[in-house]
Amino acid sequence: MFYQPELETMPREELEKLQLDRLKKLVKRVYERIPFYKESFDKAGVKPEDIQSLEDLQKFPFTTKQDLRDAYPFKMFAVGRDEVARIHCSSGTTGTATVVGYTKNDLDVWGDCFARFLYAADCDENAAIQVAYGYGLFTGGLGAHQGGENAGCTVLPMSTGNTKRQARLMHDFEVDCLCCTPSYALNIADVAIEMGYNPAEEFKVHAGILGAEPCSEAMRKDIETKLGIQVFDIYGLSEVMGPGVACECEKQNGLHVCEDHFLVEVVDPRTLQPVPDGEWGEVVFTTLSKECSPLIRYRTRDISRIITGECECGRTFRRMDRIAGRTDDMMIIRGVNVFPSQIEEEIVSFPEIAAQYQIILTTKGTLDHVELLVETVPDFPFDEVRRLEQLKKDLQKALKDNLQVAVDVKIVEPKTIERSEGKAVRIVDLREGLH
Ligand code: DLL
Repeated sequence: MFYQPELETMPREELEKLQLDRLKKLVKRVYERIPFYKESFDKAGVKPEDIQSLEDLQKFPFTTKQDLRDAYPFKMFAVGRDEVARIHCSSGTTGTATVVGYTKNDLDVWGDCFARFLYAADCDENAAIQVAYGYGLFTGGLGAHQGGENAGCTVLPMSTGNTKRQARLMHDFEVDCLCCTPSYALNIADVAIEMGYNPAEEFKVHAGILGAEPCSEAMRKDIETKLGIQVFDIYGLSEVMGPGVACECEKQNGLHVCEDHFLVEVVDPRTLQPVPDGEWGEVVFTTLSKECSPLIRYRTRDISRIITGECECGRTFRRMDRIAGRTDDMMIIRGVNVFPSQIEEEIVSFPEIAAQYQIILTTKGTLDHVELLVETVPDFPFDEVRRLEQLKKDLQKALKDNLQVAVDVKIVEPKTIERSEGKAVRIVDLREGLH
């Protein structure tokens, strides 16, 4: 089902014309209104008139998270205070917060982008959606909320927490679609089961629009089976626009980028040169229609690739693959590059182990030491020491054989690792000299 069929299935040629038209206006607008861009374009020797084709964008400089931090709080705004309808910002736990503003139009576009994927998940005005992303400066809650309102759904603004109540209301209010992080969806499913429900049979819920963090295929299957739903992986980031920049359709084969509003590029993070479609690299976005906080070539640090070919669903927007990791999440363990998602893939291939883990990085002598905390599933006989030892050895061997990393595995009892209500904390970095 399409929410805006004329846009979502627009012939490529027409779409590219629309993109170029918007790009020309955008580049001119940021040059005139945001001193940062005037300076950065001048320094690179480019002018707004240099945009004659979509490829011409490659001559323009990138924007980084640091640029946004330097502009704190409002120096990247292209409109006056009277036009700013809402402000979101990143938590700023690792530096100054990045502040992003939205005009009324920006909020409407955002709501429409999210609504497209509610429709893809078969949710229209007859559907009830439960928003269990955090509300507040984080974009998850209000982004999904606005999406639900634009799609005409009945919106249940739960925010995070009070997990038993989440399960009860999902059942009692006959919710059709759950919107939260994958780790919280799994948490809600487990709590519902503990409460004596069989959600897959007894709950009406049929879809989950889950994002804001990586989720392995096995974890996704676990959520789908426990809740009896289809999971749609949704992507977004505060700097560009919260959830809805890209999302899977019912075919679950890549995330359609809302290309009428965002130009996507994939570049080699070292050379910053574009990589051919199909190759992995860092995803870069240019916002084509944002009024308050437009961005030119924003480096996301997220790693993905363009999936080539047409999607069977009929949408013409190109797809990006599910996020493989972040350039800054990459751990270099004794010279070997590893992403948490690769470790997760290994963990979830063991049915005795739950899809919960934490990676603890410390320093031993001059070397990095990696401890991996995992839990057994509830019906594993935890007191059978030999089985436990064997399981530990097998997991350590799998990590060594497949990822070439020596990891100290520690298996703990079910429900020891703290459950997430938002983004799960997978890495605890206690290495010396980093903080
Ligand atoms: O996480 C926006 C969002 C809210 C997206 C709800 C989806 C659903 P930030 O807090 O700024 O914004 O974090 C953005 O989260 O750069 C990715 O590294 C990661 N991320 C977001 N979506 C996904 C996803 C929101 N589907 C950062 N898969 C991004 C993997 C994701 N990682």
